[in-house]
Amino acid sequence: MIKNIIDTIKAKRKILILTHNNPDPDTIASAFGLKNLLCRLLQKRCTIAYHGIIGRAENRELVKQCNIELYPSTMLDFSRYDGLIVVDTQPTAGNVYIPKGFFPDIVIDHHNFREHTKLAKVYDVRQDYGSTSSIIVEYYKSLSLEFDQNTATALFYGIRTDTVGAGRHNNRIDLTMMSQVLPHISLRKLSKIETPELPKYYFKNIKSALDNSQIYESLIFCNLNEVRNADLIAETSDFFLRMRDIKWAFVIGKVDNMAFFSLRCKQTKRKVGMIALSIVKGIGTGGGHMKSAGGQIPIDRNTSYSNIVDEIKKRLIRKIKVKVSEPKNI
Ligand SMILES: [Mn+2]
Repeated sequence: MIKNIIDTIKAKRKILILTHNNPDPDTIASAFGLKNLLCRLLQKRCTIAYHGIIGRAENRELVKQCNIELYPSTMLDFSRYDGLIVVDTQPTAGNVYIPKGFFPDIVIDHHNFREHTKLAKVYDVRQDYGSTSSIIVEYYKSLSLEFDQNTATALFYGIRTDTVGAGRHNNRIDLTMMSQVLPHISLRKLSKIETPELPKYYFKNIKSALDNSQIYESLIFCNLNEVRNADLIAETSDFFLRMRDIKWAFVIGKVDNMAFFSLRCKQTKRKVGMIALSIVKGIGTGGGHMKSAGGQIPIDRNTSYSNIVDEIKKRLIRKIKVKVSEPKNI
């Protein structure tokens, strides 16, 4: 697959690599790893761009420690690039900003395959992989390219956060890819990325999350209302999933005119990505993996945020079959 990517990129002059919106470590590391690969192999000029906010303190630290240059995509003129690559998402997934009239030449992802993606010149979508970073590591291996320290550290962290963390699944391929980059990483940088200082609003958010959550049997449902950035929503659901006797964590919040939610499950039996897809049917977009998923629902003139929360709660409770009773507080 990397051969096809290289053939497609060879003729291009300036390349833009897009992460998904509110980028997580996997999408950041994939973009960074791919950029360095194309720079070294083909001496290409690559720019990495994202939409939204890099919210999590860990993710900001990743960018800082590994020296990753990335720009808000709204600042860029897409027509100045003749090659467009999307990593860790797909054009119709609803979580990537691509201006009208543009379509990626190359799509590399590990989420549910979307038919529309076939319009790309090259697509490499591997649903059996726990992270896109694992795919990028495999490219390096198949080209016998060495890893520099920053690339290795970023890819290692990208794979780890998408696979090993609470509520995620991991598989053999991802572990193999982690072991490939491990000898080249900086432990000092990695530990700085894993335990950065946390801003005050992080703790304020925990306080409001505790006050605004309801427990329905094995489900914890939390409405954060207005949040500072979408990452806080995923962070909060990871946090709640650790509660004893809880199997499901659902957190919803609002950033500007968009409701974002995050769903986590302790078991792999239920395909959480499919559940996320089905509860947003007709009102938004969603998707994910075995144990973790998310989605977004636009808030427009016809729907208020609280209506969205009510509707999605109703659908979720029906879908995962918890009893509708008086909820308990923490
Ligand atoms: Mn990913």
